[in-house]
Amino acid sequence: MAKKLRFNSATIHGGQQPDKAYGSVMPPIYQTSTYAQTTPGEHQGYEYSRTHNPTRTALERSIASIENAKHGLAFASGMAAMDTVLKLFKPGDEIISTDDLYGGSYRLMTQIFDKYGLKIHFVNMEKPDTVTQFLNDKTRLIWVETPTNPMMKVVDIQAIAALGKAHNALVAVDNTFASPYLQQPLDLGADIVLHSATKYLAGHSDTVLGLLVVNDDALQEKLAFIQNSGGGVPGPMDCFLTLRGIKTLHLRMQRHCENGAAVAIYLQHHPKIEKVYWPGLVDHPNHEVAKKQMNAFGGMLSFVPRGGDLQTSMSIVENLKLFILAESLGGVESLAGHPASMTHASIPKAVREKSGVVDGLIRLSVGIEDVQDLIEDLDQAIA
Ligand code: P1T
Repeated sequence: MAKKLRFNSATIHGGQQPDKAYGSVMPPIYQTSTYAQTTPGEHQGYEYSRTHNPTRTALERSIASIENAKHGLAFASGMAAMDTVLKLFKPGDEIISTDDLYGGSYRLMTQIFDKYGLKIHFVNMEKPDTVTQFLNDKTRLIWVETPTNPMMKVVDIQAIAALGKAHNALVAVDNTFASPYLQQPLDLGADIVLHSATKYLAGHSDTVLGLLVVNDDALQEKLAFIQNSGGGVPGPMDCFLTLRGIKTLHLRMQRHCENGAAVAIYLQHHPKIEKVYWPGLVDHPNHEVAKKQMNAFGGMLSFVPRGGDLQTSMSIVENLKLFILAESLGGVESLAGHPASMTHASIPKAVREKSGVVDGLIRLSVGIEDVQDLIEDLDQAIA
């Protein structure tokens, strides 16, 4: 058996080998839709690029390697990956989801799959026992986002996985905010891990792509069948870019975490800032769980200026010069967002405010620039 690589080597080599044709060290971008057959049904493992593509295979092997998974599957976006997971179920099935989550995930569940008869309960999972009252014989999936977008709540994956096992429900973890550098949910008992690879994995804000990983062979087959039937697959160029991004994931994440910590502490001590949400702060309500299941605390944080009014927050995000006001996260450059009007606008105001997404909330994706420049930028914008 091949030696198992440590994480910082697996990002570069995991599941990879030089290409067979010319020994190219990076996998070629196999820009082809189809593959020659010698006689019908006889080919070299590839028939049609909706089903498989060698560049995609290289990426799927890479993500499986760094998530300690048996199988990886790549999709056109994070939402296409989630869409595929939700198509495992049938009308009448029930899902329990974290109450705070990416607005697009909420929209897919409530405005698309609701129509097809899936019943979804949104639950604050900070205390895992809260989930118990929603479990019944129709529960098929527990959907966990941790840390959550944008409130940075941390959910105990091991505790939720145990509940899922006990009730025969699958447990899926959206690992986008943490990335596999910080946590590997399959090792904690989850069945499915999802990534918007658009974020930390690709890491350069130049690609939209989604990934799933699983260990179970039968589950992988079902997901691959839905993937091939529906066709929400990425092109080879985007697979190549994501694969290239993954090779520096550990270096980038190290800096994202250091800069995230410095910005969180700066904001926490700022007299004009009321509240900072970052799991590394000792007064974060789920700090102990974060310490248990994450290797560090990441570069995503949210905060509310004193008073918490919309005008103050708008003026801060408009006055930032280095932080770019934009949706998305996880790229090398720092971004600021206003969840209520941007990434979470598809969640009704009353619903989002219940989970903490007030009009004054600002979300930061802290990049890997010199942190002093980032702090000076925040300083002038807050002033
Ligand atoms: O954008 P896409 O690759 O389809 O991924 C969707 C998605 C899934 N899960 C989480 C936790 C996410 O944050 C996202 C996308 N989020 C943003 C675009 C954002 O700015 O929050």
